[in-house]
Amino acid sequence: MFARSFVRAARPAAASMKARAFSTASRATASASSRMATFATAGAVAAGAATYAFYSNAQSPIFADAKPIAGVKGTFSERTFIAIKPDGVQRGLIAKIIARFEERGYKLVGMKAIFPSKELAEQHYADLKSKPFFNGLVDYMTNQKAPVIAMVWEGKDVIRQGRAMIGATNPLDAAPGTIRGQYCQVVGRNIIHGSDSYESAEKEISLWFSGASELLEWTPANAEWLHSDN
Ligand code: DAT
Ligand code: MG
Repeated sequence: MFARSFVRAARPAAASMKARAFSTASRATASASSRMATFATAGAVAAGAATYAFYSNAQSPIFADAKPIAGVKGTFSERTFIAIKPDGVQRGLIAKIIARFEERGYKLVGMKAIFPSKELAEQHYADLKSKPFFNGLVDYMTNQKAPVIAMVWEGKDVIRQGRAMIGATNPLDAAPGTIRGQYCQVVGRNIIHGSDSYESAEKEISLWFSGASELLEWTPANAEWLHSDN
């Protein structure tokens, strides 16, 4: 589906209103120390060196060009940030995880393999900073034993449905049919991340993706069959 290209990215991964709350210095550090292998369309790759114009309106959703970066909540354009963590990659589960979202009819609009910097991982998990497992969590995400597969999926209710498909944080509490319930046993190695709210999706997509250049507008040929109702 995606033209395959590798890009050394030395640019900020975040440029949104909320991301601007993070210091420019730490974003620059995060980018410089992140090694990214980007899978994107040729167009996105070509635009990779471009600057990214983000702005927000009075209601303050984060915009990537004309569209909110997390789409419009409750519509087919809603977006969530999904990441296959290094253990999911090491265990060869990338295709199986992607297949679940694809087969559900969700649309892949952004995807890259990335060794996240410490700063990026810390920003991503900022709400867990006080937890005793925080340093271990950041190390596991950043020790470069395997990349993270960062993705943005789009579709109706995809944020809530994504969480349901992933299952409970502790795999032992996750229903057997969920991703965590099928593939893992330990909370610290639960293979996948998914945004837990629209606000989280905005923050996380902004953090991991450079907006319009890496998030792609396209129409699946089966869209009518997926979206029509009676
Ligand atoms: P989730 O990933 O389901 O949104 P979270 O945001 O509470 O869960 O935690 C983020 C990640 O931190 C989680 O996927 C795995 C890790 N984690 C959470 N609780 C943990 C614990 N008690 N011990 C070790 N790692 C934990
Ligand atoms: Mg969480």
